[in-house]
This record gives sequence, C-alpha cells and structure tokens, in this order.
Amino acid sequence: MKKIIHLITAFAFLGMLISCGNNSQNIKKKQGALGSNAAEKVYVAPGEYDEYYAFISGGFSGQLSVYGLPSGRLFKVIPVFSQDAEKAWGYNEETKPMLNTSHGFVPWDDAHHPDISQTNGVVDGRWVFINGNNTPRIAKIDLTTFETTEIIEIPNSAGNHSSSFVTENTEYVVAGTRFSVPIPQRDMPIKEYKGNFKGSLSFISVDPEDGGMDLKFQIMMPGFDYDLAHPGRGASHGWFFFSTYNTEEASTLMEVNASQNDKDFIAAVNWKKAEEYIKAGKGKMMPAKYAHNVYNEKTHTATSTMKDEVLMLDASELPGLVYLLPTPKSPHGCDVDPSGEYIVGNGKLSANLTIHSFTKMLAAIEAKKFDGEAYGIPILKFEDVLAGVVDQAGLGPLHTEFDGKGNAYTTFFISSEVVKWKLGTWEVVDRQPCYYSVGHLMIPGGNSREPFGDYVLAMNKITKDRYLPTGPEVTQSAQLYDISGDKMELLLDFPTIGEPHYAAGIRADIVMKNSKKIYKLEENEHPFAVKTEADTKVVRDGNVVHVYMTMIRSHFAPDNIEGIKVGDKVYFHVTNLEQDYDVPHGISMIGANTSELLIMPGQTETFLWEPKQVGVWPFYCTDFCSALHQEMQGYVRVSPASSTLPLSWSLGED
Ligand code: RUQ
Ligand code: CUA
Repeated sequence: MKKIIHLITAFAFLGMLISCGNNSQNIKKKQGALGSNAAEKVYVAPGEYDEYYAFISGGFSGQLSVYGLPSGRLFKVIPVFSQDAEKAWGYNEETKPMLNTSHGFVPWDDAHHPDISQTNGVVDGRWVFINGNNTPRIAKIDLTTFETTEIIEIPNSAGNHSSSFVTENTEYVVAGTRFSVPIPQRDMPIKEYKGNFKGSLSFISVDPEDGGMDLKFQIMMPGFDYDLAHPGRGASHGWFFFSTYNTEEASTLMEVNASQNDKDFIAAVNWKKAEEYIKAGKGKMMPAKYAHNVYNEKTHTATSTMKDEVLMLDASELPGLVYLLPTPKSPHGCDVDPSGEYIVGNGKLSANLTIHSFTKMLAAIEAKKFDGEAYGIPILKFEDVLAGVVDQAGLGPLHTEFDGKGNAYTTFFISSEVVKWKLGTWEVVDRQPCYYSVGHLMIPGGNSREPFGDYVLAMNKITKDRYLPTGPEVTQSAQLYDISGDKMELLLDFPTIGEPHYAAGIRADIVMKNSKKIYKLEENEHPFAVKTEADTKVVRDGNVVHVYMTMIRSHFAPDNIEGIKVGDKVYFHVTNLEQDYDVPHGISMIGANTSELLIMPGQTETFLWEPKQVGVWPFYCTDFCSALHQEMQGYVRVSPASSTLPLSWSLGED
C-alpha cells in the first residue's frame, strides 16, 4: 500500500509539472534557412496556395480538419464520425447509413490517427484513413472529394487506438485494440481478466483500384493494452509493430497497477507470415457482428451492411507470427524510421528512449535466442534487439517523427518540448519548448520512406495563456516549426478543431490536381434524381410524399406545392442542376428536424420533413449563390390530415 501511495504522489507531482506552464507556380516556396523572419515564412499572400495539406484529427469532435501549411489556414472540416449541420452529414437520408454500427446509429466518435495512403512507401494522396476509438471503426476519406466514403466497424476491439496506419502499398490499414476484452464478448467477472481477456489486431485490406476496404483477418493476442503502431518499411516491409502497456493485465487502478513492470513490449507482427498461415488454412472463422458502410459516388447514397464473421489467427498457436521486444516502460509511441531499420519505443515512464534494430531482431529470431514467452509468444532479449538509447532526453516521451535526413524528433509531454536527435549516434542535437504539453507531432510524409523534412507540426494539449480567453475552455493548438536548418525555429501558433491527436501531411500539388470540381449530371444515378425541370414532380404513396425537385440559379422547381397534409412524411429529393465549379445551392424547410442541405453541382440529396401544423410554409436557398439568391424561395401549402385537396406543383404560374 505504501508503494501505491508513493506512486500516486509521484503522478500527482507529474500532473503539477504539466499544469504550470497544378498550379504549382502558385504554391508558396519557402525562403530557406536565410529567410528573414518567422512571419515571412508562414505568410501566404492573397491568391497564393499553401505548400502542404495537413489533415489534423479532431479527437472527440469525430472530425478531420484540413489546413494549409505553412499558413495554418483552415480550409475544411470533414465530418467522419459525427453529424455535421454544415455538410448535412449524418442528417440527410443519403449519409445516415454511414454512421450505422452493430450498436445502432452512433453519430460520434473519438478520432485520433489519420494516415495517408501510400504507393511504394511514399504518400500518394489518394485517401486518408482515420480511426474511431470509442465504437471501434476505421474510416476512409476520398481526397478527390474530401468526403468520407467508407466506414468499417472493428469487432473484438475496444478503444481502437493503435490505428489506423497503412502499409507501404496500402495493402492493409491496420488497427489494434487498446482495451482487451472477452473474445467473444460474454458475461464474466471483471476480476478474471488475467489470462481470459484478449487483445485483437485487425488487418483491413484496401482494393488498389477503388479503395474498397475488407476486414481480412484478425490476430488474437494476450490481454495487454495495444497503444500505438507503425508499419515496417523497406527491409521491414511485411512487419507491423505495436507498443503495449498493461502487460500486468490489471483491470483496476491502472495508473498504479499497469505501471509495475519495468518493461512492457513492442509486439512485432509478421503479417506476410499471417498471409501464409491463412493460405494454409490455419485461420478460424468466428462469429462477429460489425457494420460495413459504403458511400456510392454514382448514386450519391450510402449503404450499411451487417457482417457476421471474421477470420481469426491465434498468435499463441502459430509460431513465427508474433515476437515480443521488451521495451521500458509503458511505451506510448511506436515509430519506425524511413529506412525501416529502427523501431522507436517511447516509454512514458522511462527517462530514456529505446530504439530497437530490425536487423538485430531478425538475427535473434534466427538464432532462437528467446527470453521466455508470454502465452506462447516468444520474448526476445532486450540487449539482443537494442540498437541504441537516447539518454535522459526529456520527461514523458510520447511520439517520434523523422525528417528523412537522419534526424528524429520526439515530443515530451511533461517537459513540454520537441527534442531533435540523430539516428545512429543517438545524440540530442536540438530542443524547442512547446506551449504547452505536446502530444503528437507531424512532419508531412513523416510516416513514409520519404518525409518532406521542411516543417514539424507539434500538437499541444494545453494552451492556457496563448490565445484570447474564451471561458473555461480554451482552444487546443498546433505549433509549426521550420526544421530545414540545423536548429528548429518556431514559426506559428494556430488553433485547432477539437483535440488534435495525430495529423498527416502531404505536398499540395500531389492532391490538388485530382480534386473533383463537379458531379456530372449524366453520371448521376441517384434513384430520385431529376435532370431537367420538365421531369420534376410530386408523388404521393399513402402518407409518404416524394418531391423530385431541382435547383438552379436562382429558383427551385417546383417552387409552389399544394396538397400536403399534416401527418405526411415528405421527402425532398433535390438535384442541383448546375455544372459549374463551386456553385452549390442550399435548401431548408421551416420546422424540418434535419440540417439544411448544401448540394454540390450535379448532386442529389434528400431530407425528410414531417409537417405538424396547417399553413403555408416557406423554404429557401441557404447558400448565397447569385445576385438573386434572396429570391430563391418557395412555398408548401399544408392542409388538415382530413383534406381531400389533390397534390399540385408548379413553377412560374401566377
Ligand atoms: S495518442 S498524444 Cu491518441 Cu495518438 Cu498520443
Ligand atoms: Cu441558390 Cu442561393
């Protein structure tokens, strides 16, 4: 007990420490090390473009925000695991199925780690993947439309945190469970956690053509907490590394009970071996209920399919599938350098950073030099796999990124700084304070073979006095440093949406040339689309009414509707007939219990209106689309439920 109190005091002290304190010619080119001052380096003149896109997780907002670097300007907030009134995401009939899960409609999640798709180990700018922690899900955002187009739920997982990271050719998006649970879920005493709860690591394949995701297999693991992960690359392509904590397998007072072991593990998973085992029929299908939601760009509509089984490989039974690398002490970040040789484990409670060598790991495996096992999984000897140690670099290390020039950058939460150190010599070469308590950091392309090593973005948990106060809650923030020279230079603070965890960055020209401008009307296969005003109509089926409506500058067709009755369910299916870039129209209906719809050129969206009161009710365009935007309006006449007034609709008849 004495020991416990001692530890608690130590943590309280740590807590105190924390709380004090292709138009490429248009793209801004950095001024380099001789640039005169910080303001100039982040200034992107009016009409010019930023050099990089940064996709910053929204944490508990369930969203992904899109910023430009170096300016820190916000371009878009992409709803992923959220309902968003601005985009009608999760409100319109087309996107509601995207938020379906085995627990029903869940319009929220905690999104942590975006990662950009790769080809040959280099970010290719096709998709961004991001995890939902809370109700475990992985989402895919299409970077032609900057919209979420697929969400797959992860069964046998809880606190889907060591996710979502892609392999070198986006063969897989990989997701690991943070919390171990009974697999399959069942009613059992919590106190029997040890040995009975299990972890799972999920491998979701990505179709190289259309990006379609499929949960290919899961690996059943001991009941540890799987915190973060990164893929091998280069020589270590085919492996995946996961940091673990709570190798004590405690279920209560974790801050103490999961901090007992001197070393936890980095689990090295040989996924090519997993594929061999699957071919040899060593996987077992087990029942598992999870939703797979896909947005179809042709029909502009999402569908949700409930799946009922998953292929499971048991790491305890399949030799060579997983090895455990001892790593001090409750490691958080698990980062792999651009060459694929070094695996960096950031022990939150350790004074040192531990770097493992992939080559040494293979040699130790080859020589079968094991130091015992955990549930049948061999443990390698710490000394045998160790490449080096960065000694006493700071307090509370969390995450590491790489600049592609032989340097690594690690965040320290407690001492609130980014520390730059050299791969191979392990010496610290620079450090810069963060304001305050930095979590993740991001170098564009940082999780790849070829980082763009110009900037590092630190994402901070606490801002205190850095911005104008906004009541008890102040914004969280990112800080941009120039790392093109020997010394890091702080350039900019900018506020973020929600709580930023990880971010992913890419050179702008790779993405912008693919950006979609309009939806072509002739390709619109929405079942309720109408492509000319002549085809617009209103159809009654019992108390369900379908309005086939169009919008174009500056009117709706039809704009007068009569014959609607109290108690009807009225679906407005609205097609924007514009075929010009950046000419959306909106529509909103008084009393409608949804969001307004912002409809892109050539797109069809649907909202439901259930009129409760007799009267003549207006609707209008919500997006200032033309000089006569204010004239873009209409009326619906609602009669009593008993009315026999027939349906009629018109445009321009006085
Ligand atoms: S976490 S601040 Cu959710 Cu990636 Cu480390
Ligand atoms: Cu259409 Cu305003």
